[in-house]
Amino acid sequence: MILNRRTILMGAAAGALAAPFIRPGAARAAEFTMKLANNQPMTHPTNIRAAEAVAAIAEESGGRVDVQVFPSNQLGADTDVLSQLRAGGVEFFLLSPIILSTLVPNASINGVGFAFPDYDTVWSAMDGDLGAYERSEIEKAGLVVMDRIWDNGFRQTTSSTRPIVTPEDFEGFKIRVPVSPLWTSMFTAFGAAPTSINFAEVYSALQTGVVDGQENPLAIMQTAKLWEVQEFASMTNHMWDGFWLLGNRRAWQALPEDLQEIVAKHFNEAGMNQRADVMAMNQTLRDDLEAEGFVFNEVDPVPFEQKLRDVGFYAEWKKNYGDEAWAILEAAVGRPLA
Ligand code: X2X
Repeated sequence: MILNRRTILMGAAAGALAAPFIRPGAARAAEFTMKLANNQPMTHPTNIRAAEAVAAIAEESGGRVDVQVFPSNQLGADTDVLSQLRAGGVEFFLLSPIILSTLVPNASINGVGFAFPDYDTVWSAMDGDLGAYERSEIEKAGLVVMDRIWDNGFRQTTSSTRPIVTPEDFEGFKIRVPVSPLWTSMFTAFGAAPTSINFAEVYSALQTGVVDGQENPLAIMQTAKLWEVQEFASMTNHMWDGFWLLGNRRAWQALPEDLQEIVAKHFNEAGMNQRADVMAMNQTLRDDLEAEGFVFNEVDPVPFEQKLRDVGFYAEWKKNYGDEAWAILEAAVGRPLA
């Protein structure tokens, strides 16, 4: 129960002011109370699986660990929460590696345009060497990260003005991108006009016409109700993105080892279940979103990738990431990119 002036006054009016404080038989206060923040709506599989994980953690720890989940940017926009995570005001945070690159530059490498052809390649890379590489970079920056990355998905492009069919359709297109140099660079390479906006402000930016479009996986479009403010959905599949479950190192080290194991186990299990949920949703989401009014079109990715290559996008990012990281990416996707 949340106590504020209003609930106290209500309680007093009902003659039950003391009631919330006397709870015979209630579990004793947890030894470790922690917060898990994310940017996704309550209904997204991320929050359904996160809720299951924290319940399992409370139970298996015998009530010693109480993690509260804060969905929908309740604790702030992503770039603010990243600062809070570093400072210890938030203990856990599910964040896109591509946004995390504002702190850990090479964490965004999974987001290189058109690198992944399908989910099989994604999971073998992210549960294999590419994921291990990103995690080691994250740990070097002083954060804790769970082994299993959660799914955001393959990103598609929506618009209120025109469908994106060829790379030329991106020219001059006012598109919202998350806060990250990789996103800005990629849409600039297409000749679009990208604006960095945290997810917390995306719906209103689309509604008020600050931008004409955005790009996100279908599961986000559905749970954030983007059909209300967008018209066309183009299956550009231009990058794959996930969410690392990050932790504040001091808060993590304060947990005894047996509790660390319980927390990590349930967070990683929840990540695996969330992946399965999002993939299952993808089977039906296109029909659902069409029913809501989105007009879909397919896209041939080949000319899009070619355009990026022609303007030097891959060469530039190979230089930014360095040869070692780039070789891990190319091995993971099984082909040269630059
Ligand atoms: O901000 C976005 O677009 C989102 C929800 O996909 C991410 O977290 C990267």
